[in-house]
Amino acid sequence: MAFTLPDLPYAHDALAGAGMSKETLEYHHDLHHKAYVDNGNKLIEGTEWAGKSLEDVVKGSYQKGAVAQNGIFNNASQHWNHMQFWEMMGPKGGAMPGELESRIKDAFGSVDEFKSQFAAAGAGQFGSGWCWLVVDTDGTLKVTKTENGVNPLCFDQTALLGCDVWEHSYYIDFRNKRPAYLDNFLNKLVNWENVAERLANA
Ligand code: MN3
Repeated sequence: MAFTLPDLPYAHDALAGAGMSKETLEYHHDLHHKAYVDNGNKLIEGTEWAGKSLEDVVKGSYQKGAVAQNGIFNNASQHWNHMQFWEMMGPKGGAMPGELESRIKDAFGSVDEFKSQFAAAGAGQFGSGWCWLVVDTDGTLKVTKTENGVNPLCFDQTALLGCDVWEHSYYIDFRNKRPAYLDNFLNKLVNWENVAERLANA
């Protein structure tokens, strides 16, 4: 089925008080995400992927170990990544639900240690990519980083939290300061209830 650009789950200016401006969301959602949807649809039309679900396209078109991925994978995975990313943020901020907090403490020792590993993964991703909190195939929580559009679906992991570290995600609000963007993301933008829901469904 053709990909469609979902509306943001909040107004474009809803995250402005939490460090992500209306202008960033206008560029990032309305232009960048839309381009992945439009380009993905163009590339997929008439191919074996045309009738497949987005998840099947991402997993099926991923080329394990390849230095560069193909256009169908790049656009489909970035479409999936951004849909998760919008949901993983919210205007409310708020506390981490108890079950999520205790799983994070079990895996990393403390919430602060998790945040520091997550921020280090995002800051250490050379060039464009994402950093993630995932449930790995053995059931453990792990922090990972991926290049370009590669995501946890490629490794049969469940994505609990992901942060876009492509420059288009932070350059308007944070210029070249990726670590400041990551710190703000973790402490002001994450919708922990959404992360907890993903964990409950994992
Ligand atoms: Mn992006």
